[in-house]
Amino acid sequence: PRIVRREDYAPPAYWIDSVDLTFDLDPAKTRVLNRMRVRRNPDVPAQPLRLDGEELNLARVLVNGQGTSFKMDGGQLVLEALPEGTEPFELEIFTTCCPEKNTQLMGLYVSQGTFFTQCEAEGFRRITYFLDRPDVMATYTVTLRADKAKYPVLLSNGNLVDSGDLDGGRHYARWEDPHRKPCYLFALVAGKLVCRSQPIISRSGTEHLLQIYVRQADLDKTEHAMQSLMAAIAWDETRFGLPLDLQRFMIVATSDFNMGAMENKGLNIFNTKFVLANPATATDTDYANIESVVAHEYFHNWTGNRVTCRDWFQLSLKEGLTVFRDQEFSQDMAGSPSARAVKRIEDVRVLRTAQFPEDAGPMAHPVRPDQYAEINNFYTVTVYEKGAEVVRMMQTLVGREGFARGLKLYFERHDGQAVTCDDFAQAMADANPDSPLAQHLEAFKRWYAQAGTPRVRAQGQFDPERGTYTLTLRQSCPPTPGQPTKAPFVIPVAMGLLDHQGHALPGTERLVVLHEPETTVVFEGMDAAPVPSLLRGFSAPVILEHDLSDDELLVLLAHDTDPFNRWEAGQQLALRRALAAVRAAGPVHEPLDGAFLEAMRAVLRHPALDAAFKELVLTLPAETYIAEQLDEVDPQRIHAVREAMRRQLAHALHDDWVWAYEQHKDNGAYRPDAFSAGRRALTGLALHMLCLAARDNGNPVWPGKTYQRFKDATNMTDRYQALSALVTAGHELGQRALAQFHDRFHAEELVLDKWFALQAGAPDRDGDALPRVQALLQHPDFNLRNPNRARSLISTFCHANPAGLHRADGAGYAFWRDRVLEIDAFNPQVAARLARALDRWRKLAEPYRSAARAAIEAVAAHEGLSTDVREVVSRALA
Ligand code: DPP
Ligand code: ZN
Repeated sequence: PRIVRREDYAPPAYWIDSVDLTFDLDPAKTRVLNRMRVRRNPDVPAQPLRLDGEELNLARVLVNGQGTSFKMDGGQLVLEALPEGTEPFELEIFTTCCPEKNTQLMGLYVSQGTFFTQCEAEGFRRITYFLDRPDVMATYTVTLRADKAKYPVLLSNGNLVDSGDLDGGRHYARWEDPHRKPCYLFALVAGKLVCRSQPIISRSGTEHLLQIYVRQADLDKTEHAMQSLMAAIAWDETRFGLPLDLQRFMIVATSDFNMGAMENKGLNIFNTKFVLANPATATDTDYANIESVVAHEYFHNWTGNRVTCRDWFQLSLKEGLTVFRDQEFSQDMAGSPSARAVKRIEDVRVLRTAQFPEDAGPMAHPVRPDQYAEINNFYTVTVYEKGAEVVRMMQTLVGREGFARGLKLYFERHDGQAVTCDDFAQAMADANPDSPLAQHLEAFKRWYAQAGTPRVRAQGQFDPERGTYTLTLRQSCPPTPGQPTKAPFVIPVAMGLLDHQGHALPGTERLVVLHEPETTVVFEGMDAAPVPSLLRGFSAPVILEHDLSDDELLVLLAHDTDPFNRWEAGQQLALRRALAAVRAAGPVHEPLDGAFLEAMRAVLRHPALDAAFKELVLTLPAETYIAEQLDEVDPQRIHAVREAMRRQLAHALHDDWVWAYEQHKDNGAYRPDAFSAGRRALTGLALHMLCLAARDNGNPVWPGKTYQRFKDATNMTDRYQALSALVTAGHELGQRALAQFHDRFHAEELVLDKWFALQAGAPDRDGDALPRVQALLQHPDFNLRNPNRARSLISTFCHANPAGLHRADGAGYAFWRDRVLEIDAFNPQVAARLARALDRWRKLAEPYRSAARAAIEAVAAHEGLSTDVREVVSRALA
């Protein structure tokens, strides 16, 4: 397949200034009339106009109203006989397409009788011939015509300027978007929808109309999304002075969506999963995700839409920055310092369990990639979450106010332009000329260019005679595909020192900025060896290696003023025990010792710590995270060790779990705020532990109580937690509860997704997970074509149930292979995501390794594989 390289970027040979689109919408044959004003780019040598197109039927091409010659070349429409000079000309193209046969969900498609579009990254070319690249920005006028009874609502970007009836039961609407935009931000929606409307007045006094469009049955699930949108608008004005620039801002929800949501100008299209919530159907996690995704897409209006990407290699320019902004927003919404820390820990957990493996595997790529075969494969945790960490480090280096100044300068310079990651970093540095960022800008930008997770090795030396503590920090970064050696990164290490009783040592807090392979910091006036607390708040996306003793980690866990490092100390203690037990020979015994269990008890019973924080500390590192620490991975052994640790925690802390449950179980009327969500999270963990303990001792009391809670719950979080506790523990009441859950919620798509996902992710016991998942594939409610449903069953199993997938008989890999091929035949984007479940196959021990390789090779050998899946599997085998 063709490889696209960043170094090959060239500006477009033509500009498209305006686009006038007319759609006659019909599921079987939609007609698209596209009239553009085009002109040559005077800065580029004269050349033919090459327009992108895919799965279109071309009927007519006119230049200035006259027929013209054209040819087709590799899907592109090539026009050679165009007017000389740089005067604009009219280009009119008439095509048809077939939305009901569009199973890729890219371009114009039909979902449950409603038309939707998805154009990012390269879907617009499936609607009409165009210069489908983000640096070509035009104004759009869009006329939609459709049957009025079937499609009463007709939406596109911008403002509604005209609407009315047509002959034959049809009607039309015309929309004008005054903002120039790249075509990936184009959208239309047509169907039977209802909306929640909310007029608002911004801080500056302008009026806006906010609307959320859903199916009639979902209208009672739109309040939280609307509240989130209003909060996001207010936040962006307050924190960054960025106002809403549209009279009307619309969100539309669809059940069939490849991604989470899409920031089309003024007309965001969302996966229902990230819009719809009420207490009866959505969990706290859903509520939090909705708040953050609604905000994320809204924030794109500035960081992405007003200033967009020059080319797709710059994707992190908008995504890293916008993830950073939504993370900051969620922290500000969470409120208390402890709730902010909880959010930070959750974000870091995603980074370490998903991005670190990506950065160490065959798909490793820089935050600003250098090449791709299929850009859809680069909507990754590296571009998004690591990209956000890079932006966060800039804020750490220039300070919060300095960051706001930098953002302001960025918009002053680049509003209305398509720019690069360099432009962003430059604006940050120029607005903060005395900062360490400006001082080390070129070196800092290696975060964009070099893949791989850097390691920082810390060694402390106490000199009792001089009273000094010398801290040496050495950085390195392992090779990644195409990058055998790395230059040093600029790494901000926030730190402080404690004494062995846990008191913070005054004057030792600082930000150490590494920019060389080795950095030494000396602390004077020390009476005794201190305990260093390094990388506070996870100030850089690196792996920190240190030689702190268990006792020192216990001091940090009990006393550090930095909540992130308190949590981290607990994770390190657990990880050490897990790794020792994984590496030991023979059967798995009890990996946890008394000191560790006592420390966990102290956290659980702590009078001052928040419930949400306790839940995070008492949750053991994930199996995939443990696997990442090992050179050779036996997924069954890791699973056995982690399960043994969980059972020990369940038994040793039994009375404490009972106490925690009783203390936190009543929360009154459901509210999704961080404080009450934290109480519910801890209650849920307690029930999981109590059901797990009951499994061993055969005592029916706690499974019975859990089942009762499942039945009596007044909100989905409590109900789902109880269900999950029974199912995860493998208790027979779990089966009964699953059946009742299905009966009650079978009409709620998103709840059914949870029902499938819970069973797909439930622990494997004697190889029962795969047959369970295979049986669910045949369930009448299963639908492979619906991305949410397919992911809830298949991706949950392949990505989140390692012991179920990695079977010695290789049947898990065969299942993976068959599903990847099956899905690839109609939706390559979803298939390619699933394909990545075996990225780390090279680390597997035998017999897993050979069996996994055989499955990947079988996929690679398949004829007619999509570019998407081909790129993933060929990188895996390279
Ligand atoms: N641009 C979308 C986002 O907000 C992804 N399609 O992440
Ligand atoms: Zn985004």
